[in-house]
Amino acid sequence: MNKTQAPNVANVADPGKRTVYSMCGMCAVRCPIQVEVEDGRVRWLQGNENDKAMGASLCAKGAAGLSLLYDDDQRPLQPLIRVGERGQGQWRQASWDEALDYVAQKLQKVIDAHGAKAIALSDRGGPFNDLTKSFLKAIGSPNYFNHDCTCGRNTHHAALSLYGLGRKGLSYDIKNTRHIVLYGRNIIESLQVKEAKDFMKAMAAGAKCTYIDPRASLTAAKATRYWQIRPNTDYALNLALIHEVIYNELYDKEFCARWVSGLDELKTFVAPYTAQWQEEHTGIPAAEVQSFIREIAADAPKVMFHAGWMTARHMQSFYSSRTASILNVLFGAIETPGGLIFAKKAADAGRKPLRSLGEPMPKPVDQRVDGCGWKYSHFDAGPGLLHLLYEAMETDQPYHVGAYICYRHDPLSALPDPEAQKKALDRLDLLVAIDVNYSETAWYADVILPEATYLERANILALKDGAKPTIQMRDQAVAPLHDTRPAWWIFGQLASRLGAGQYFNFQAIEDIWAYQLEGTGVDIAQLRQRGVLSLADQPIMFDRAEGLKFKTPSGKIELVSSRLSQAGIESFAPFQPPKALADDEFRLLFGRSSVHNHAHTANNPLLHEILHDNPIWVHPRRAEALGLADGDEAVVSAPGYSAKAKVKLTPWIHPDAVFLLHGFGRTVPLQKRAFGNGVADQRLQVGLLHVYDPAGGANALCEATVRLARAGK
Ligand SMILES: Nc1nc2c(c(=O)[nH]1)N[C@H]1C(S)=C(S)[C@@H](COP(=O)(O)OP(=O)(O)OC[C@H]3O[C@@H](n4cnc5c(=O)[nH]c(N)nc54)[C@H](O)[C@@H]3O)O[C@H]1N2
Ligand SMILES: Nc1nc2c(c(=O)[nH]1)N[C@H]1C(S)=C(S)[C@@H](COP(=O)(O)OP(=O)(O)OC[C@H]3O[C@@H](n4cnc5c(=O)[nH]c(N)nc54)[C@H](O)[C@@H]3O)O[C@H]1N2
Ligand code: SF4
Ligand SMILES: [Mo]
Repeated sequence: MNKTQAPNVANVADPGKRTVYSMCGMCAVRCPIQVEVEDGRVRWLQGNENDKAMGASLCAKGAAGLSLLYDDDQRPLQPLIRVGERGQGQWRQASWDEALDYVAQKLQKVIDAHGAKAIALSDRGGPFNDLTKSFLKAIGSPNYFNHDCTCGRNTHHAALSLYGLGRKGLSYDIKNTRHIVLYGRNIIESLQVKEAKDFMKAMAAGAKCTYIDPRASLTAAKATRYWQIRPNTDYALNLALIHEVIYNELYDKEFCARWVSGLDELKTFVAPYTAQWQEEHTGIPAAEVQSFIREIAADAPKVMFHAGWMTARHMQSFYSSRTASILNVLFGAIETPGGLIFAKKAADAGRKPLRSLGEPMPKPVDQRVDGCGWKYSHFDAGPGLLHLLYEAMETDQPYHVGAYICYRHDPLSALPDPEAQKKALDRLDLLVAIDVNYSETAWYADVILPEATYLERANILALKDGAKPTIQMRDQAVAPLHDTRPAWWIFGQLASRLGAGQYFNFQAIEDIWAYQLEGTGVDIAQLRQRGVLSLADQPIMFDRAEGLKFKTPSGKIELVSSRLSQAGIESFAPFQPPKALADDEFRLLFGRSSVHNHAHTANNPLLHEILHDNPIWVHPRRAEALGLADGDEAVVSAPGYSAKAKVKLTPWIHPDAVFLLHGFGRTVPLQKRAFGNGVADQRLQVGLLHVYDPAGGANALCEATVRLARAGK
């Protein structure tokens, strides 16, 4: 690839009107969209109507994409190299050549001293990660990470231990369900457009919803039953539900006999965990638990226990998630309409998948620095566990890490305790952020490489597994307004500067697409006409009697997991009640608003106008005892950190807990709208960077407790 040449943008220069099929980039769901362009400007955004489930709909964030592109000059507009101390915000503008040369020289120095394994990268996972994984593979590093240790890893590892499939191996057929049980899965606000629409359709068709959460989100308002469970006791509830199912013989005997192992062990284990027993832990009346489970049994198998991504993130969330999945299994809600459906791969449709960029590259020889897949055999090696990368950065064990690239990921917002993180980051020779915003991490980095926004660039193609596996395209709608570049170009440029250019010999995105599509029977023109293309005409269903493809050693659903046993981990652990709280102490819970995405839309002009603060939810009984009234300013503190927050009094939060929306309290001065508004929940998670459940691996973010007092006291 030519060193100085910007990527080919010929297709976006046309005058006149055109429709570009693409993928939204305002959150990581990446819905299929339709972009109306006139005279080189985006005029209109909507959902891609070629995708039936999506239709023309967009959520508020998706619709605010135009203001990311046009109204927002508070984002990096050209490469920046740090000149002052880390985090002080002193930068010099650089050309792409200068910035890329600078990064490549520093990376080369790290490689020369410690080997390529000393370079780590994290991204936001998802359908484009073939690019980042292949970049690392090309230069010889095994250390690819994503965000998932703070998101779905417990659920993922729970699914692996039962089915041998990851968390995306089975998908929820929500629109055909009769009863959906949601554990803090705030499906209406923490939304994916298609899923939210399916949920509303199912509810309109008479389905029931049981919503379980210590705080009532908008989803609670839509539900037919709401349980304000005591935080961190879902596992107790699930053990009692399983007890009720097994001892009352409500389970699907035929399905369990054919596909399930370990039922006798489970039966013995849950013997003491009765509906009465759970009541004192969860606060949910035993009689309600008993009538609920009979209601479910009547609707089975069109039922689903949706553990979401995280079942919140407490020390026992792995077991909460695992037992929610076990309830699906007991009711036989697998590969049946209205239950969980195997996500089919291209091969299941008799087709070839997209060709990986990494295919011609040799596998890196070194072991992962986080121990996933070898030291910790029950943790999926794929994207590893990012908090264990931090441990390695701090200790140089099992080896030294010298450089870290954050691509579309903001760990200083997304992992707990940014001040503890900074101490680890300070040991690096190089920290690079590739972002469209001044994220907290970008502000702390040595170099910011600004990516063009999703409307100004194309990505590599994505293949989404599902009942109908589908290829999706993010195409470029308009030319970049500023000196920003697409990721495929940035990584190609870095690879060639590091002597691996032969693997990224692409001049234009179409060259990459053509490579990816080889042998699939699909061509670029077809994709450009629709944006989405299914590899199967009809939804594929496996034969439930003989054709289910569990990837466990036994080929069955393993209630007693061989994967866990091998690692010395219990498949069923005794319930641990949460620790008692002091009079002014609360569990700190967090979640999302429907109009923001994590921390990266806080500064978006339109979305900021709708919501720019995050008052702290407090139960009136606890507030009264502390002398706090609605609208008061309170000091919320954790050891070594405190902040002021406005009090929102509401009975819709469990008295043991307070609640904050995530994504506020931004500290980057150039994000002028969002700067300083509200409270950053991750800053209150002091000391939690390395707190995680050894069975599930995910950060136990919800183990944070805070103290509350009236401001001025
Ligand atoms: N608008 C919008 N949509 C999004 C996102 C976004 O940022 N904005 N992010 C996307 C991502 S990455 C994700 S992972 C999903 C997250 O989707 P969800 O997991 O559905 O969403 P959250 O809003 O984080 O809600 C977490 C809920 O868990 C509850 N909770 C806390 N502790 C417990 C507990 O012990 N038990 C139970 N049962 N509940 C508990 C909290 O009170 C909170 O309401 O949303 C996705 N969709
Ligand atoms: N305290 C606390 N911690 C949390 C959570 C919480 O609720 N509270 N939620 C957790 C969850 S579920 C998740 S998934 C993670 C999410 O954590 P992250 O993945 O870090 O969050 P995002 O805000 O989605 O995006 C990360 C970065 O991507 C950048 N970005 C957005 N679009 C683009 C693009 O097109 N190109 C590039 N290069 N960059 C882009 C954004 O500006 C942002 O800086 O956080 C987790 N951590
Ligand atoms: S959920 Fe909203 S913001 Fe996220 S990709 Fe879909 S339309 Fe865009
Ligand atoms: Mo997430």
